[in-house]
Amino acid sequence: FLKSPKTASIVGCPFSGGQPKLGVDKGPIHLVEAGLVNQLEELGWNVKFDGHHQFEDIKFTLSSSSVDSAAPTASSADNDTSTSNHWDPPIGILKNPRLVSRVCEEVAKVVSGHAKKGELPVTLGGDHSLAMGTISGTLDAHPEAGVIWVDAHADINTAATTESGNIHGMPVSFLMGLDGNQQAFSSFNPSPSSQTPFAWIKPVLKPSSIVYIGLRDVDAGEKKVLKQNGIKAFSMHDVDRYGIGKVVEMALDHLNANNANPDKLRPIHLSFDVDALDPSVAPSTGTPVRGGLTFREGHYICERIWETGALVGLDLMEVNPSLEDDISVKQTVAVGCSLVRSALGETLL
Ligand code: 6HN
Ligand code: MN
Ligand code: MN
Ligand code: MN
Repeated sequence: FLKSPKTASIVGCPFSGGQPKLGVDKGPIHLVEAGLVNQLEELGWNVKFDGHHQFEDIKFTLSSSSVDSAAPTASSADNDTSTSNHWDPPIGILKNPRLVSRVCEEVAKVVSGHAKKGELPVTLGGDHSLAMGTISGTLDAHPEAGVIWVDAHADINTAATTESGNIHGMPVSFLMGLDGNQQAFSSFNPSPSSQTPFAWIKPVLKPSSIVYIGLRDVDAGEKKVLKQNGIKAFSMHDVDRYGIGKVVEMALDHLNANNANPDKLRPIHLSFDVDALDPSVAPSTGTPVRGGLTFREGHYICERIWETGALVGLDLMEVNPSLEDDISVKQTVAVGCSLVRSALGETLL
């Protein structure tokens, strides 16, 4: 899948607009400062990194163009306005919808550009809303790719089911073009001519093309969405029952059983939310949930996917260096680097 000599392109995305906690935008900066580029070079990779994306032009364009006057019809259900801008009022309860959408659109172009050159895009978040960009980019370059989504959460709320309005809990629903989004948007804004900010996203991710590992905090509305669409998900309960080895084989088998070209292994995009790990392993993240993957279970997933030779895109998301004490931050950043190295071949002999 990848050209030799192998090139990894680091896509640093200091972005926090998909959720309210400041600091997750510093994640990519800490991961790179911890030496990730060198570490990958030592593994034999040719690493491209030309600085973090700033998204400043997007903020500038949005703040200086007046927002569609028909857009805001309801205000946020809670009082959390910490990341809200006057130039990007909520749509329904969705926070920062225009900013998140435009940033992801840019990320999609960058990721697809690297992937089409035969490079491996490694996107460092930043919050998980960015996966609307990374997966759109991967699927643009490799339309037959499947996604392995490692997370405590399913991130598949629609505009109709979300209770938080935080878009990092929704990227999968947009990638799939789920009905709940279109319906909710038209009820927020009945004018038929008005487009949602997310209209650029091609609903290219089929429900059979994603598998989850590590779930343990799935909202009631999300459970329905998973069931209705027949989406394969391995929760922590399944990891306990079968062991991580079996779970990853079942995940790979599921993706390859739904392969259009059965003679070829399906390309894989791995989207890894660091909160899939237990908070004792990765404490510095915005939505920690007890009972997560151990250090080895997380690494095993990365190693096994590397071993398939089918990896074409990688995300490492939700490292927040502003949360918890210094030791926890160091530990979380180190684990983040270590997961990326494992996915790029470090641990296999
Ligand atoms: N993440 N299901 C919750 C929500 O707000 O929709 C939590 C989402 C967490 C998202 O960790 O990437
Ligand atoms: Mn996530
Ligand atoms: Mn999560
Ligand atoms: Mn929850």
